[in-house]
Amino acid sequence: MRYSEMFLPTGREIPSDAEIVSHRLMIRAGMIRKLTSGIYSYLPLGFRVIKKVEQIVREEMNRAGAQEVFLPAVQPAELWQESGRWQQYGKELLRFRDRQDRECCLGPTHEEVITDLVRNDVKTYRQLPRNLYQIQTKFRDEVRPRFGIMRCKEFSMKDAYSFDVDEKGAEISYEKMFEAYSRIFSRCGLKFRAVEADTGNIGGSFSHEFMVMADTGEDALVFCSSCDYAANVEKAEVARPEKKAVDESAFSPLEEIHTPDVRTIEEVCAFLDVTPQDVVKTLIFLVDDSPVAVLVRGDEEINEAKLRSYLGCDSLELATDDIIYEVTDSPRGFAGPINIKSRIVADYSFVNMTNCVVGANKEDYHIKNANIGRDFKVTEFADLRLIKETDSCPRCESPLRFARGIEVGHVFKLGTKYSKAMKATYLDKDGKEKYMVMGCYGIGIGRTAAASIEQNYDDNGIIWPVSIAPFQVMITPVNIKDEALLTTAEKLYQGLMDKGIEVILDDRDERAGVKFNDADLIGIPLRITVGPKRLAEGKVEVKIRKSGEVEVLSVDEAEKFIVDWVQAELKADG
Ligand code: 9G3
Repeated sequence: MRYSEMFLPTGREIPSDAEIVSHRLMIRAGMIRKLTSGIYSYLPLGFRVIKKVEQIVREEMNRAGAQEVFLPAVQPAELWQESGRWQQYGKELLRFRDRQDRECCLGPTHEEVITDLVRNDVKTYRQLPRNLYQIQTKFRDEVRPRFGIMRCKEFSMKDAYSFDVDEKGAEISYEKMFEAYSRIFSRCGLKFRAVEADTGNIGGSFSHEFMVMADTGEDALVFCSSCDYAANVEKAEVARPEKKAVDESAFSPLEEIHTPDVRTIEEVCAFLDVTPQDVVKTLIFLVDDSPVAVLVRGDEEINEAKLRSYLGCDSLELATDDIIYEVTDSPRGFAGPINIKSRIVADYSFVNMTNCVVGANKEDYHIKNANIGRDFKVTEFADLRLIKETDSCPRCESPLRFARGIEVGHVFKLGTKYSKAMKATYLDKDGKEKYMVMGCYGIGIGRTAAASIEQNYDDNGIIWPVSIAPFQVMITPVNIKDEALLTTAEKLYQGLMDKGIEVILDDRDERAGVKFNDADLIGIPLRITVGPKRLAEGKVEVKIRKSGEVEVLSVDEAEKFIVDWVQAELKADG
């Protein structure tokens, strides 16, 4: 490809809404352009990277025995009503009516569509297992799209769905996908970790997220310093404290204290001269429209993803003031477990608390020396709090490390959630009708490319791994008016292309500095400089983008060096 013919608008200006490196660099490198909020166009350079990622995904999905299909983006509401998800999702699901006034949506994912496809044409165990995948545009009307294509509304996803006769089969499918994902992200040159994740609304029993380690990552992750435990903080279990014997003689008498306008933990600690560990935080939530009081020690935070999965609810939100009044006869800030008119659920952090401070469920009052059993009952304890740096590994008690990551893939065990709801059954060996056991597996194609930038860049721009680079080599004659330079550049260009190397020749009539800056910005792994001084000795310079090292070689040596280097890099990633 010749640079002068490419639609490749590189630039220095950074859009004001570009908060992270990959967003800034994808715009400056002429890879993407914003059409409207959360919706982007891929320009030729960006699209070449997308195609590289897709190619790796296809090779590894096919190797794992999955078969590629292509499903519609427009989905009929009926399928989502069958699965019960039509009501479950809010504005994020883009709904519309077609000309027959039928309700539809733009697919944010395809569990319903693929289950409908399979239930119509898979009837017996002999046709299972099956793993079907597609690479297709998804639409999710994000309330606050940001970070460029990292969190956008319309994006390309590889989504796969496995169908098995039973849990054992589904486990094998899950492991095959887990292995395929590891190969995909390795081949894309990414440093990644699979972490245990929350299954969220999707249901099903288990899931792993594939996280690319990057400080700008949206997800907080926790890792054990010695065993291989790794989890998204949202899901991370907290080691359960052992219950100490209760010494009731140590219970001090209840004391109601006037605490005018003292509401937050900090204010209570200051006013009563106690520490947050002595105070019980009573948070009132509205859980599927009924109030639940959640108790946690004053120095801890509630993890709403854990609370949601413990309660198994559809909707969970902090109660508004009127609900708080209904349940505690007082405004926000004085809620406590004594005589509260709601279900109580307590985090394990609370289990050994004695003589603690609680809200009095009376405006401007708190109570000291409250004790479980004597003053109020708690029948439900669960792991509901956010894990902290000071916590130890829930598997082996070793210290934990925290990091941030970008979710590029997510694999789920779905069980029979969709096959039951949509009657996707098969006849087993004994002719008995059984529900298929499913799994689903997603990879964000654009997000994988963006995550690669977050892990591979410097002050001059992107540093693409060879495996997903838009071109492998850039040839830069420093002055195209110099016949000798241009002839040598053209010779190298043809020679490398004949060897299957993906080359871009910078034939623009620009100053060398502009060309060098663009080559670094768009992140081409190798740059060959054809300049007068070196050429006078019959040499050219080959610069390796990621290390900065420069080799001075003859034209023939350069060709061989480049072919060997590219092959070696591709092998190293695989
Ligand atoms: C929706 C909307 C947004 C959604 C979903 C449904 C996320 C939804 C979870 C998944 C699970 C897996 C197959 C590929 C891998 C991920 N956001 N999820 O189900 F209606 Cl608006 O998509 N699906």
